Amino acid sequence: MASPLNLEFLQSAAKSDQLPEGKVELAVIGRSNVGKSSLINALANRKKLARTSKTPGATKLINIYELQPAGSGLWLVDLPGYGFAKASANEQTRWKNMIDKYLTERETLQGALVLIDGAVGPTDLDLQTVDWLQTIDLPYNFVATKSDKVRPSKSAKRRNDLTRKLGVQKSEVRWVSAEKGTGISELRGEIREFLLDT
Ligand SMILES: Nc1nc2c(ncn2[C@@H]2O[C@H](COP(=O)(O)OP(=O)(O)OP(=O)(O)O)[C@@H](O)[C@H]2O)c(=O)[nH]1
Ligand SMILES: [Mg+2]
Repeated sequence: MASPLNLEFLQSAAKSDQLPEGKVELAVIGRSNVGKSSLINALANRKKLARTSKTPGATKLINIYELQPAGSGLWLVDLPGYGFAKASANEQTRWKNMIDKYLTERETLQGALVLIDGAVGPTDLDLQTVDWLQTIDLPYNFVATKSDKVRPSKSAKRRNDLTRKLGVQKSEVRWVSAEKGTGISELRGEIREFLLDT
């Protein structure tokens, strides 16, 4: 069992050029409500480190969580979700620009975890985002969230569908449940290794 990631909130920013200097950044990206902030809490084994909500649009800024000790520069970066339909068109554009700029221009950004709702499968918007990610120079891995919502009898089919739609091998998707803790320990190990060894 990998121990919880010892993360502390460092800072929020509305623009990537307002961020302090980091060393190795791993971004958590995905549709609004997919479970990005819940995953960060599960990785840290803390209930309220990152703000979560049933209502999409909980995360509005770039939020940095630093692997301790303070000043390590090793960050997990929680981003607002894309495709938050209830936000005004203006707000959506502003968020999209903020996220796109961060993902394309941030030099210390070394990788991303792309979250897909495991119970829903990749949506058109997820697939568009993945297409776009392939055009920028950023390595990423897939994490399927909310595995507890998939009935065991449907699990094999769901996994096949999800990997086929994403066009990847089954081994390339980590299945997790922030709620039940499934798969969290393995992911902690991989993230720790990534941040410390990059
Ligand atoms: N059943 C189940 N629900 C989950 C899981 N992870 C997150 N949720 C729920 O999904 C909802 C959204 O979770 P968040 O972590 O706030 O999602 P987010 O991706 O950060 O959303 P934005 O900040 O709006 O982009 C909340 O109601 C969570 O409780 C999970 O593993 N299982
Ligand atoms: Mg969030």
